[in-house]
Amino acid sequence: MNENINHILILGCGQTGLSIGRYLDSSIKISFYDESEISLNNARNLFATKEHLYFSGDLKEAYFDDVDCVAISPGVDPRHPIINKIIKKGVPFHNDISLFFLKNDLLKTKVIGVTGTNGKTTVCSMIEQIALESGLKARAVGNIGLPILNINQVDTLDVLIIELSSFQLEVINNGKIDVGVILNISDDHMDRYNSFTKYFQAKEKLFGLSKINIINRDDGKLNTLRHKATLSFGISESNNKKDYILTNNHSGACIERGGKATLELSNFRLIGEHNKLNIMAAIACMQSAFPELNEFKINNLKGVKHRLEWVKSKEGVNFYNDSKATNVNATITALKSFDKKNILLVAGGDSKNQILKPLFKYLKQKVSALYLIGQDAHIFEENFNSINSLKITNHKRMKDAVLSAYEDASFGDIVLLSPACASYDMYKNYKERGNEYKSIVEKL
Ligand code: UMA
Repeated sequence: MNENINHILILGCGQTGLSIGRYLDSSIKISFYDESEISLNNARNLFATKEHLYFSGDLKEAYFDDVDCVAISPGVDPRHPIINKIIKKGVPFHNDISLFFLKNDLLKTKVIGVTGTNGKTTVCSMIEQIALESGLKARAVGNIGLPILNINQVDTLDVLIIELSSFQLEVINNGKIDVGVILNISDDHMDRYNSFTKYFQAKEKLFGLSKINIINRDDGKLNTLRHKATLSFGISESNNKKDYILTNNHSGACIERGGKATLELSNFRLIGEHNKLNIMAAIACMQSAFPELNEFKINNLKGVKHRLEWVKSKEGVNFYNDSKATNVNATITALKSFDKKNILLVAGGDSKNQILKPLFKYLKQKVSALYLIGQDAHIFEENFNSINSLKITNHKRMKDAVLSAYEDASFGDIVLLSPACASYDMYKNYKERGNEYKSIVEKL
């Protein structure tokens, strides 16, 4: 470790906190904090042989005594008054990713950083799959669900792809990122950020860390970052030869750059216009990291679990799992992906203080019935009960919502779980929510 750390306090003992504990040199004294005694016990059990300190309950200033570094998990808000006070004292704060970069300079491995409100996991997974198909050694880590410190021998990889959430970016001030891409930005995590500007600033940090910056030029909210971008991707016209554009030629949709076809999309199987933007972003990242590559194979490209994942067809009704849609924009994207008007939508959960109104137009256009679950079901009802064509019902359990949707559905309809909300009021995470939905659907 380049920084002289003798005693570190790890805040949060989820996946990230535990990965940090495992990664640190055995000579370093560790204090673990988690507000939940249950999570703290995971750390106790894992590090039972070491004489570490363990704290739970409310965070206290005393836990920081004698600590010369703090490692913070993404779920822990750095604006907590005590954390804020410690930051002001000048104690260094890190997360798993910045700790990783303290030790690894990755001279031979290309690093691609991906952020945005929606599509991050899909794009990371696309880049990983394209790289592997091109014969490169590749791994996608970070917010995608695999903490960066959990992988070994990173410097033997040709490319490391890091999915970066705003929670992670706001803590990182060091690192070698060759290519950074911001896919889009819209309201999210407004329960954590005081304003959209603060959220934007966290995402923007990626461009300060990467050498080549790529932006979605179709997202108006990213306009103020255009001058920092090396190149862009999008559907709209561009005069810059470096930019990627989506065109239609004799054989269908095609990604072009500088007037030349980079990739024909005739074999591209993922549904929705947004996925064409996603593949464009992935290709732009790969070509920026490996300019010598100009042929890409996408025949076997798979979608991401819980992201517009087709589950099954029963009596002509198609069931999709989009549990990863934890915000309004992700659900709008899902609704836009289907041509049909007859979607039966399962939604709701923890709405994170988001403004739900942008969904109105799409519910009116595409959705015939809304099956609500979770703590904020009433907020959905208040926002959308004026849509006459929309049947709205409330359900205590996912099972009741899915069974009702199935009962109401007719041949050709789509039953879609796309909650527009976080899952934490009912589930451990969006994966647990999606898995429950899938297991109910499988049994129909
Ligand atoms: N905790 C506290 N105090 C708090 C908040 C949390 O003690 O104020 C404790 C909890 O009791 C729990 C632990 O912290 O025991 C959880 O830590 P965490 O929330 O940081 O979760 P991890 O398990 O470390 O998972 C994190 C990311 N979680 C969040 O950002 C909330 C995972 O992203 C990520 O996959 C993982 O690191 C690996 O990098 C999830 C996510 O929801 C999927 N991300 C958000 C999103 O995509 O919208 C940003």
